[in-house]
Amino acid sequence: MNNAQTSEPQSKIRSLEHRALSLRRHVLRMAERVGQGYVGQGLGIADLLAVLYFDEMKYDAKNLKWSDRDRFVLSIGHYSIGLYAALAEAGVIEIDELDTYGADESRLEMSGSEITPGFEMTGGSLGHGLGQAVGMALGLRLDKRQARIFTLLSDGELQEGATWEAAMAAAHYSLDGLFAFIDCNNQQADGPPARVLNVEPVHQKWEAFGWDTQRIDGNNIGALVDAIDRAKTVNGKPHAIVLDTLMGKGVRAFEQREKNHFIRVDASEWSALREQLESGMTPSGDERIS
Ligand SMILES: Cc1ncc(C[n+]2csc(CCOP(=O)(O)OP(=O)(O)O)c2C)c(N)n1
Repeated sequence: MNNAQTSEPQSKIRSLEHRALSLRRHVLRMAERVGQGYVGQGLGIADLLAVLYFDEMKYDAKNLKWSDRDRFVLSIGHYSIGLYAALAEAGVIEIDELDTYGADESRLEMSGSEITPGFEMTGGSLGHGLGQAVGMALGLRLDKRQARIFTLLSDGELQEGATWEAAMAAAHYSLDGLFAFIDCNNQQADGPPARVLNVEPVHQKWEAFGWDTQRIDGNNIGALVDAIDRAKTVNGKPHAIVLDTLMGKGVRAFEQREKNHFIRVDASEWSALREQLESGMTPSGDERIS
């Protein structure tokens, strides 16, 4: 499906695409300052974060402890560069603070933690996010609150046993206010999951664990909005939205690299990378974003 086929108004899709581009600009800016980072993840997940933070989630950037806020639970601490970009764009942190990414004493560590405003958990040790998200969803239910939990896992995290224990619990307790996005970028630190420890078929696994499951192009804003809208119509089950994404999305040199888990770039190369981002196409390939 391309963005032209979504039932959503094109103006809304357009505006979210612009947000995603802004997030990608922030990601490059952060990594350029320090010369390295988890750039591929930040670029790959920008579309989801744009949709969540600028269309779907209820939150108050000035009152982060508001009890009825929807929670975004980032299980994969190393993807923080993407979340920092979204939090800056949303007004939770100052845009200038992004320049401290990865620096000593910074609140924006390469693997993010609760010291950063807007972070619900510390996620550097993989495999714990879904369990925490399930606990939060159960707590909200006990408190009779309508707030929802959106959590992001990676394909590498599907190799962690605790993920499946939490998945089983979420279905058992019919947590329909829980939305898990699984970023299938087909890479992990040591190569593609199929070579390290195969995680496929991902869709069927979540379905078998009792989740309402969809699998979509995670770099397509229209598909993301439609999938979330569809998930919201399903009661009594937690929702898994499996995202096929491209690491480094928007910057051709990264998109074409075989290994993007951690990227180091020479100071002289950044301007060409920025240029690639600025000359990029929309996911539907039909119009330039400017
Ligand atoms: C429990 C745990 N085991 C191992 C690691 C080391 N580690 C950090 S990132 C990573 C790869 C995880 O896979 P994925 O998130 O899919 O990788 P990416 O898409 O970011 O390349 C690993 C093994 C860790 N942080 N925590």
